[in-house]
Amino acid sequence: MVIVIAIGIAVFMTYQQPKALPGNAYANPPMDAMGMMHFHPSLTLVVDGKPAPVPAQIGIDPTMWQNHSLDLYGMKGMAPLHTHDTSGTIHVESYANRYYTFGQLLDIWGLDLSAYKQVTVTVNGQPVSDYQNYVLNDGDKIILSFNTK
Ligand SMILES: [Cu+2]
Repeated sequence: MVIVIAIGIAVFMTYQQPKALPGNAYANPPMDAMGMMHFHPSLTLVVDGKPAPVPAQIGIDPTMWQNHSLDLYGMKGMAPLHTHDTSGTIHVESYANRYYTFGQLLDIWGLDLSAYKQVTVTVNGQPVSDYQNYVLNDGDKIILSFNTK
């Protein structure tokens, strides 16, 4: 009887393990063929009132990979938040289902917005004041504007 219960608990725990805790993981996130959580918000940059390209290779090129605290969740050679080109497509590509925030992207990038003025962020047209903690979602259209002077 004890053994049956022990096995039952073990099976239950194994079954539960891949499920994320409520509040810090996505419900049914897009997955890719490699079994990674993989989806794409987009970022538009507006600097001094003019559209500016989002750098390529954020989270890949060492000069645009300033924070390594999340590296264990990404593929080798890539942070779990990265860009490949200047289109503004953000790749969220992670072995673990866990929330990723806009602030984490900024940390990886090394973009310190405290250096700029009139920083505003909208997501899908809605202003977001606590943008550092904004949780990224597939298809989000994020606009980051700031002034350099
Ligand atoms: Cu991708």
